[in-house]
Amino acid sequence: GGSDDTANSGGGSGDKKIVMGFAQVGAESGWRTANTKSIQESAKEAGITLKFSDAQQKQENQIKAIRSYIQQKVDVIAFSPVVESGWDTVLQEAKAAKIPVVLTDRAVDSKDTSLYRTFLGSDFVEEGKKAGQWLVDQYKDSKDPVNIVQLEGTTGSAPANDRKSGFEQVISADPKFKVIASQSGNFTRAEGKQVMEAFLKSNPKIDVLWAHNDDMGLGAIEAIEGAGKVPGKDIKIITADATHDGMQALADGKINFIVECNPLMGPQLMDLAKKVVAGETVPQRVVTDETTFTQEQAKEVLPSRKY
Ligand code: GZL
Ligand code: ZN
Repeated sequence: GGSDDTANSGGGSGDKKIVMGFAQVGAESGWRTANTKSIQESAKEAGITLKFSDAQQKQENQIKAIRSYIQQKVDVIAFSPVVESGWDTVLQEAKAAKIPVVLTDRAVDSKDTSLYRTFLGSDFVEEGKKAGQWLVDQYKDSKDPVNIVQLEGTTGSAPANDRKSGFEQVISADPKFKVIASQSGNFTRAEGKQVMEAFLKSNPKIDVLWAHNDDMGLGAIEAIEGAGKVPGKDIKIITADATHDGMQALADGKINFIVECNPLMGPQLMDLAKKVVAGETVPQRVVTDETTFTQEQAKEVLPSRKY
Protein backbone atom coordinates (compact mmCIF):
# COMPACT_ATOMS: atom_id res chain seq x y z
CA GLY A 1 0.00 0.00 0.00
CA GLY A 2 0.95 3.68 0.11
CA SER A 3 2.78 5.59 -2.58
CA ASP A 4 5.76 3.81 -4.07
CA ASP A 5 8.48 6.24 -3.12
CA THR A 6 11.12 4.46 -5.21
CA ALA A 7 9.52 6.37 -8.07
CA ASN A 8 10.54 9.53 -6.27
CA SER A 9 14.10 10.06 -7.47
CA GLY A 10 14.56 12.87 -4.95
CA GLY A 11 17.52 10.98 -3.56
CA GLY A 12 17.62 13.25 -0.49
CA SER A 13 17.91 11.32 2.79
CA GLY A 14 14.61 12.95 3.81
CA ASP A 15 12.49 10.81 1.55
CA LYS A 16 14.36 7.48 1.82
CA LYS A 17 12.20 5.04 3.77
CA ILE A 18 13.80 4.15 7.10
CA VAL A 19 14.36 0.42 7.55
CA MET A 20 14.11 -0.83 11.16
CA GLY A 21 15.19 -4.28 12.32
CA PHE A 22 13.20 -5.30 15.41
CA ALA A 23 14.24 -8.38 17.45
CA GLN A 24 11.23 -9.26 19.63
CA VAL A 25 11.45 -11.51 22.74
CA GLY A 26 8.78 -13.97 21.64
CA ALA A 27 5.00 -14.39 21.95
CA GLU A 28 4.93 -15.61 25.56
CA SER A 29 2.14 -13.44 26.97
CA GLY A 30 -0.85 -11.25 26.26
CA TRP A 31 1.38 -8.28 27.01
CA ARG A 32 3.87 -9.33 24.34
CA THR A 33 1.11 -9.75 21.76
CA ALA A 34 -0.15 -6.22 22.43
CA ASN A 35 3.42 -4.90 22.32
CA THR A 36 4.11 -6.56 18.94
CA LYS A 37 0.84 -5.24 17.50
CA SER A 38 1.69 -1.70 18.63
CA ILE A 39 5.15 -1.88 17.02
CA GLN A 40 3.89 -3.31 13.72
CA GLU A 41 0.98 -0.86 13.41
CA SER A 42 3.12 2.15 14.38
CA ALA A 43 5.82 1.28 11.84
CA LYS A 44 3.19 1.26 9.10
CA GLU A 45 1.73 4.57 10.26
CA ALA A 46 5.22 6.11 10.46
CA GLY A 47 6.16 4.93 6.95
CA ILE A 48 9.00 2.85 8.41
CA THR A 49 9.85 -0.49 6.76
CA LEU A 50 9.89 -3.06 9.59
CA LYS A 51 11.90 -6.28 9.61
CA PHE A 52 10.57 -8.31 12.56
CA SER A 53 11.76 -11.48 14.30
CA ASP A 54 10.36 -13.58 17.19
CA ALA A 55 13.11 -15.20 19.31
CA GLN A 56 10.87 -17.67 21.19
CA GLN A 57 12.35 -16.21 24.41
CA LYS A 58 15.88 -17.40 23.47
CA GLN A 59 18.78 -14.94 23.72
CA GLU A 60 20.80 -16.70 21.02
CA ASN A 61 17.92 -16.17 18.56
CA GLN A 62 17.79 -12.46 19.37
CA ILE A 63 21.55 -12.16 18.85
CA LYS A 64 21.23 -14.00 15.50
CA ALA A 65 18.45 -11.61 14.44
CA ILE A 66 20.51 -8.54 15.39
CA ARG A 67 23.47 -9.91 13.41
CA SER A 68 21.25 -10.43 10.37
CA TYR A 69 19.99 -6.84 10.63
CA ILE A 70 23.62 -5.66 10.72
CA GLN A 71 24.33 -7.75 7.57
CA GLN A 72 21.29 -6.20 5.89
CA LYS A 73 22.57 -2.73 6.81
CA VAL A 74 19.26 -1.58 8.32
CA ASP A 75 19.08 2.09 9.37
CA VAL A 76 18.22 1.34 13.00
CA ILE A 77 17.96 -1.74 15.25
CA ALA A 78 15.47 -1.98 18.12
CA PHE A 79 14.93 -4.88 20.52
CA SER A 80 13.60 -5.95 23.91
CA PRO A 81 16.45 -7.93 25.55
CA VAL A 82 15.01 -11.18 26.92
CA VAL A 83 17.61 -11.10 29.74
CA GLU A 84 19.75 -8.24 31.10
CA SER A 85 23.23 -9.71 30.46
CA GLY A 86 25.32 -10.92 27.50
CA TRP A 87 24.70 -8.15 24.93
CA ASP A 88 27.97 -6.21 24.80
CA THR A 89 29.57 -8.17 21.94
CA VAL A 90 26.69 -7.93 19.48
CA LEU A 91 26.00 -4.31 20.44
CA GLN A 92 29.67 -3.48 19.75
CA GLU A 93 29.24 -5.09 16.31
CA ALA A 94 26.23 -2.81 15.63
CA LYS A 95 28.25 0.20 16.82
CA ALA A 96 31.17 -0.76 14.55
CA ALA A 97 28.69 -1.00 11.68
CA LYS A 98 27.45 2.51 12.60
CA ILE A 99 23.87 1.24 13.11
CA PRO A 100 22.14 2.97 16.05
CA VAL A 101 20.35 0.72 18.58
CA VAL A 102 17.20 1.55 20.55
CA LEU A 103 16.25 -0.55 23.60
CA THR A 104 12.54 -1.04 24.23
CA ASP A 105 10.69 -2.63 27.15
CA ARG A 106 13.52 -4.44 28.92
CA ALA A 107 16.96 -3.13 29.96
CA VAL A 108 20.48 -4.48 29.50
CA ASP A 109 23.14 -4.34 32.22
CA SER A 110 25.92 -3.19 29.84
CA LYS A 111 28.11 -0.60 31.58
CA ASP A 112 28.84 1.08 28.23
CA THR A 113 25.75 3.20 27.59
CA SER A 114 27.20 4.31 24.23
CA LEU A 115 26.04 0.89 22.95
CA TYR A 116 22.46 2.14 22.62
CA ARG A 117 20.93 5.56 21.99
CA THR A 118 17.99 5.28 24.41
CA PHE A 119 15.99 2.86 26.59
CA LEU A 120 12.20 3.24 26.24
CA GLY A 121 10.27 1.20 28.80
CA SER A 122 8.68 0.91 32.22
CA ASP A 123 10.33 1.35 35.60
CA PHE A 124 9.94 -2.23 36.88
CA VAL A 125 11.28 -1.43 40.35
CA GLU A 126 8.47 1.12 40.65
CA GLU A 127 5.96 -1.51 39.51
CA GLY A 128 7.19 -3.93 42.20
CA LYS A 129 6.96 -1.17 44.82
CA LYS A 130 3.34 -0.40 43.84
CA ALA A 131 2.44 -4.09 44.29
CA GLY A 132 4.16 -4.18 47.69
CA GLN A 133 2.53 -0.95 48.82
CA TRP A 134 -0.96 -2.29 48.04
CA LEU A 135 -0.21 -5.32 50.24
CA VAL A 136 1.15 -3.17 53.11
CA ASP A 137 -2.02 -1.04 52.97
CA GLN A 138 -4.30 -4.14 52.86
CA TYR A 139 -2.76 -5.65 56.00
CA LYS A 140 -1.97 -2.46 57.94
CA ASP A 141 -4.33 -3.39 60.82
CA SER A 142 -3.28 -7.02 61.24
CA LYS A 143 -0.37 -8.47 63.26
CA ASP A 144 -0.59 -12.08 61.99
CA PRO A 145 2.06 -13.45 59.61
CA VAL A 146 1.19 -12.99 55.90
CA ASN A 147 2.48 -15.94 53.84
CA ILE A 148 3.36 -14.82 50.31
CA VAL A 149 4.32 -16.91 47.28
CA GLN A 150 5.95 -15.19 44.29
CA LEU A 151 5.79 -16.23 40.62
CA GLU A 152 8.85 -14.55 39.12
CA GLY A 153 9.20 -13.61 35.46
CA THR A 154 11.86 -15.02 33.15
CA THR A 155 15.07 -15.69 35.09
CA GLY A 156 17.61 -12.93 34.47
CA SER A 157 15.15 -10.55 32.81
CA ALA A 158 14.95 -6.93 33.93
CA PRO A 159 11.21 -7.12 34.79
CA ALA A 160 11.76 -10.22 36.95
CA ASN A 161 14.83 -8.81 38.73
CA ASP A 162 13.38 -5.39 39.30
CA ARG A 163 9.75 -6.26 40.13
CA LYS A 164 11.13 -8.70 42.74
CA SER A 165 13.46 -6.14 44.28
CA GLY A 166 10.85 -3.34 44.29
CA PHE A 167 8.25 -5.61 45.92
CA GLU A 168 10.63 -7.01 48.53
CA GLN A 169 12.01 -3.55 49.38
CA VAL A 170 8.51 -2.35 50.35
CA ILE A 171 7.29 -5.43 52.25
CA SER A 172 10.59 -5.78 54.16
CA ALA A 173 9.39 -2.82 56.26
CA ASP A 174 7.23 -5.27 58.26
CA PRO A 175 8.45 -8.74 59.34
CA LYS A 176 4.88 -10.13 59.32
CA PHE A 177 5.25 -10.36 55.52
CA LYS A 178 7.00 -13.63 54.67
CA VAL A 179 7.88 -14.73 51.12
CA ILE A 180 7.63 -18.48 51.81
CA ALA A 181 8.28 -19.55 48.17
CA SER A 182 9.53 -17.79 45.04
CA GLN A 183 10.16 -19.33 41.61
CA SER A 184 10.14 -18.41 37.92
CA GLY A 185 7.06 -19.18 35.83
CA ASN A 186 8.80 -17.65 32.79
CA PHE A 187 5.93 -15.19 32.15
CA THR A 188 3.71 -17.95 30.72
CA ARG A 189 0.25 -19.21 31.80
CA ALA A 190 1.28 -22.89 31.60
CA GLU A 191 4.41 -22.52 33.71
CA GLY A 192 2.60 -20.25 36.17
CA LYS A 193 0.02 -23.01 36.69
CA GLN A 194 2.68 -25.72 37.13
CA VAL A 195 4.66 -23.74 39.70
CA MET A 196 1.53 -22.71 41.61
CA GLU A 197 0.45 -26.37 41.81
CA ALA A 198 3.81 -27.15 43.42
CA PHE A 199 3.50 -24.18 45.79
CA LEU A 200 0.03 -25.39 46.88
CA LYS A 201 1.29 -28.92 47.51
CA SER A 202 4.20 -27.83 49.71
CA ASN A 203 2.65 -24.86 51.53
CA PRO A 204 -0.58 -25.52 53.49
CA LYS A 205 -1.11 -21.84 54.30
CA ILE A 206 -0.72 -19.34 51.43
CA ASP A 207 -2.33 -15.93 51.97
CA VAL A 208 -1.05 -14.00 48.94
CA LEU A 209 0.31 -14.60 45.43
CA TRP A 210 2.41 -11.90 43.73
CA ALA A 211 2.77 -12.89 40.06
CA HIS A 212 5.08 -10.80 37.86
CA ASN A 213 2.53 -10.88 35.03
CA ASP A 214 -1.18 -11.57 34.39
CA ASP A 215 -0.49 -14.71 32.39
CA MET A 216 1.25 -16.50 35.28
CA GLY A 217 -1.48 -15.19 37.59
CA LEU A 218 -4.18 -16.65 35.34
CA GLY A 219 -2.38 -20.00 35.26
CA ALA A 220 -2.13 -19.87 39.05
CA ILE A 221 -5.89 -19.22 39.29
CA GLU A 222 -6.49 -22.53 37.47
CA ALA A 223 -4.21 -24.28 40.00
CA ILE A 224 -5.89 -22.59 42.98
CA GLU A 225 -9.37 -23.56 41.76
CA GLY A 226 -8.09 -27.07 41.03
CA ALA A 227 -7.06 -27.28 44.69
CA GLY A 228 -10.62 -26.35 45.74
CA LYS A 229 -9.66 -22.83 46.94
CA VAL A 230 -11.20 -19.50 45.94
CA PRO A 231 -8.79 -17.12 44.12
CA GLY A 232 -9.16 -13.51 45.28
CA LYS A 233 -10.61 -14.69 48.61
CA ASP A 234 -8.68 -17.66 50.13
CA ILE A 235 -5.56 -16.43 48.32
CA LYS A 236 -5.25 -12.74 47.45
CA ILE A 237 -3.63 -12.20 44.04
CA ILE A 238 -1.59 -9.26 42.75
CA THR A 239 -0.28 -9.25 39.18
CA ALA A 240 1.49 -6.87 36.78
CA ASP A 241 0.53 -5.91 33.18
CA ALA A 242 -3.27 -5.18 33.09
CA THR A 243 -3.94 -7.06 29.84
CA HIS A 244 -7.54 -7.83 28.90
CA ASP A 245 -7.68 -11.29 30.50
CA GLY A 246 -6.04 -10.03 33.68
CA MET A 247 -8.43 -7.10 33.91
CA GLN A 248 -11.39 -9.44 33.33
CA ALA A 249 -10.22 -11.68 36.21
CA LEU A 250 -9.78 -8.53 38.35
CA ALA A 251 -13.33 -7.39 37.52
CA ASP A 252 -14.57 -10.92 38.31
CA GLY A 253 -12.91 -10.80 41.76
CA LYS A 254 -10.34 -13.55 41.08
CA ILE A 255 -7.45 -11.06 41.16
CA ASN A 256 -7.32 -8.29 43.79
CA PHE A 257 -4.95 -5.66 42.34
CA ILE A 258 -3.07 -5.13 39.07
CA VAL A 259 -0.05 -2.90 38.45
CA GLU A 260 -0.23 -1.73 34.85
CA CYS A 261 2.74 -2.18 32.51
CA ASN A 262 1.99 -0.32 29.28
CA PRO A 263 2.91 -2.28 26.10
CA LEU A 264 1.73 0.39 23.64
CA MET A 265 5.16 1.92 23.03
CA GLY A 266 5.08 1.66 19.20
CA PRO A 267 4.40 5.35 18.46
CA GLN A 268 7.16 6.57 20.81
CA LEU A 269 9.58 3.99 19.37
CA MET A 270 9.01 5.13 15.77
CA ASP A 271 9.39 8.79 16.78
CA LEU A 272 12.67 8.02 18.59
CA ALA A 273 13.90 5.96 15.61
CA LYS A 274 13.33 8.84 13.17
CA LYS A 275 15.23 11.22 15.47
CA VAL A 276 18.10 8.78 15.94
CA VAL A 277 18.42 8.10 12.20
CA ALA A 278 18.37 11.85 11.56
CA GLY A 279 21.30 12.15 13.98
CA GLU A 280 19.34 14.09 16.58
CA THR A 281 20.14 13.51 20.25
CA VAL A 282 17.42 11.74 22.22
CA PRO A 283 17.03 11.26 26.01
CA GLN A 284 19.06 8.28 27.31
CA ARG A 285 15.94 7.05 29.15
CA VAL A 286 12.21 7.41 28.32
CA VAL A 287 9.94 6.01 31.05
CA THR A 288 6.55 4.58 30.07
CA ASP A 289 3.38 6.13 31.51
CA GLU A 290 1.27 3.67 33.51
CA THR A 291 -1.01 3.25 36.56
CA THR A 292 -2.68 0.62 38.80
CA PHE A 293 -6.16 -0.93 38.98
CA THR A 294 -8.49 -2.11 41.75
CA GLN A 295 -11.47 -4.43 41.12
CA GLU A 296 -13.87 -1.45 40.93
CA GLN A 297 -11.61 0.45 38.50
CA ALA A 298 -11.29 -2.64 36.28
CA LYS A 299 -15.08 -2.87 35.90
CA GLU A 300 -15.16 0.79 34.83
CA VAL A 301 -12.32 0.78 32.29
CA LEU A 302 -12.67 -2.72 30.76
CA PRO A 303 -15.03 -1.61 27.95
CA SER A 304 -12.57 1.06 26.75
CA ARG A 305 -9.29 -0.89 27.02
CA LYS A 306 -7.38 -1.34 23.74
CA TYR A 307 -5.83 -4.71 24.70
C1 GZL B 1 7.38 -6.06 30.84
C2 GZL B 1 7.55 -7.17 29.82
C3 GZL B 1 7.08 -8.46 30.41
C4 GZL B 1 5.59 -8.47 30.73
C5 GZL B 1 5.28 -9.89 30.48
O1 GZL B 1 7.61 -4.83 30.24
O2 GZL B 1 8.91 -7.31 29.44
O3 GZL B 1 7.30 -9.50 29.46
O4 GZL B 1 5.31 -8.06 32.03
C6 GZL B 1 6.04 -10.13 29.19
O5 GZL B 1 3.91 -10.16 30.30
O6 GZL B 1 6.16 -11.47 28.92
ZN1 ZN C 1 18.05 -4.66 36.59
